[in-house]
Amino acid sequence: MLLGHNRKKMLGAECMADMLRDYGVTHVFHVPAVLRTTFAEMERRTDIKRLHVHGEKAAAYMADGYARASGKPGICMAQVIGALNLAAGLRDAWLAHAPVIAMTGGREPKTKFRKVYQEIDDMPAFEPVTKFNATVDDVARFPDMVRQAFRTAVTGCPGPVHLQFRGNEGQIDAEETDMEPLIEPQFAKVPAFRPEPDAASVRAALKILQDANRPAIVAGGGVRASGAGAELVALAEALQIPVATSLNGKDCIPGNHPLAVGVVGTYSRESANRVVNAADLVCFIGTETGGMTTHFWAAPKIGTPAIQIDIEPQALGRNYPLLAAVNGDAKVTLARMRNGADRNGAAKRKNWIAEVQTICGSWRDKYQPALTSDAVPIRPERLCRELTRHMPDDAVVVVDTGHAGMWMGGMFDLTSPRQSYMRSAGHLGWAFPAGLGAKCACPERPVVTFTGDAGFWYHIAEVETAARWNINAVTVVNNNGGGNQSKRGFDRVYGGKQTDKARELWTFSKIDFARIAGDMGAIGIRVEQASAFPAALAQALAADRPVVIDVVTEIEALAPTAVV
Ligand SMILES: Cc1ncc(C[n+]2csc(CCOP(=O)(O)OP(=O)(O)O)c2C)c(N)n1
Ligand SMILES: [Mg+2]
Repeated sequence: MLLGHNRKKMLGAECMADMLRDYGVTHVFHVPAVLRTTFAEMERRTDIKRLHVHGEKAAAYMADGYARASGKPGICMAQVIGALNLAAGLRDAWLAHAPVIAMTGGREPKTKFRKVYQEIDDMPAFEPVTKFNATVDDVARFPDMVRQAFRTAVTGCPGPVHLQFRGNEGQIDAEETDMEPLIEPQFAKVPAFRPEPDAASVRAALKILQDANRPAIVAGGGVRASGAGAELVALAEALQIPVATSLNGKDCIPGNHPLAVGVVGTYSRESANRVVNAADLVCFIGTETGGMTTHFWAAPKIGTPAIQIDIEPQALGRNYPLLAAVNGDAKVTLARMRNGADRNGAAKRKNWIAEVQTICGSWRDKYQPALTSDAVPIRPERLCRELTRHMPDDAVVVVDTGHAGMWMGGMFDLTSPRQSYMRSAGHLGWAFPAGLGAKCACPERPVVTFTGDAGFWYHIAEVETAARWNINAVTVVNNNGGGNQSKRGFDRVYGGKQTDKARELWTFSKIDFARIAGDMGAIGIRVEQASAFPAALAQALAADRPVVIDVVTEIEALAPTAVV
């Protein structure tokens, strides 16, 4: 079909509604009022659910969770006064490379600089958190700009996009002109393309990998975005290579796989850091090799022989000088390497694999007492172990940052390749709304979110949204009555021992979140004994309602810091 052959007179709103429907959008997360005419047309022309939520940041996080769970762009919207709140919410999607499309109202050329109510120039605020940040000033541009937004969000290394529509509420959508609401199905989902690697570069990388005596793989979010977990595991098995993951790539290999050594870096597991630091070659796949994944380039140390595979050429060698670099899609590249692999060479790594298993075993032994502790208040390690043991095998696990990221990154294991794991890229409070967005994207899968109490407070109002829209996610709150990741830092600045008054810097009132959730229309379950958690989780998963499980945990428990 040639572009422009089926143009007809239509409203911008009609065009937008048709295009979102045809791209397969099922949910839009917004705070009114923006693109009002579009919302009315969505009701007339589509089945898209229009979720009116309690804050623009939560709308962005829901869209982000939706995007990371499905690979489809998540859509969030705000009028001009809410635009910066929405931009703040794109920051995590930017860091995590999630395809989120943000739409906001913007300025009228006729009135800008005249002190219009609520108006500033919002465009610069979107610049650092988007791949593409553009204004739509003429209604005739709706089709090509919406296509550009989808195309940019899902291609290459995915990421957020912002479109600002003319009018503080984007009233340009009520204007009419000749348009064709054509969409490109290829750009409805990540990955849009699977770029083939250059064959010679694959051969060179494979030779180096096969020749290594003590290699380790570090797999990141690029492997998850490419859906390359099975190919990763197949290559690791064929060549007998241990696999560490970044926090963003945790679901690339189940934690109970014999070659899985855990999450490497800062929010990590000791065994992963030790294995990566004992390796004579590190193969990075789909990871930015950033500070978090490498514990500020201490695991592995810069200078460790390395090879790297990435879809983004600029990532290759950014932090570690490389013996070989491969530019291509992770799934295609790993399959190529697996097909070319010489399995016979794997036997020479028998001693290395035995050493790796000893390292993993000693981690298990060291943490066994905490993982099985019956202490009251509950130890977070025990909570993680119960989640490992009772997580449904097709669950989407959504995890906040801070101690939540450390506890779950280090102590929790995925036990099935069908489970997904998504984590905050650093923003406290991301997980609860992101979990709701993930449940919107995958209503048939159980969604279990893990957050601290400080993280949960941020967007607690969205319990009402979950109840109103029947978003039946399960949220587990590790409730210790404070932001206790901050404890260590305050101990330090107080010279080792805080004053009693210092605790006002990081503790809250003791709150029963189960009661609040119940009052807001969800189901609330309070757990005070570790042994009661499995039944609470089973009840929550079986409930046809959103559930908050409030777990009363030990405020003095500190997650282990990274070992190098
Ligand atoms: C937006 C944002 N602000 C501040 C922080 C710094 N921060 C990291 S963890 C944390 C406290 C976390 O408390 P909680 O969620 O209760 O988890 P806990 O450490 O108590 O287990 C804070 C304030 C952050 N990561 N993100
Ligand atoms: Mg806390």
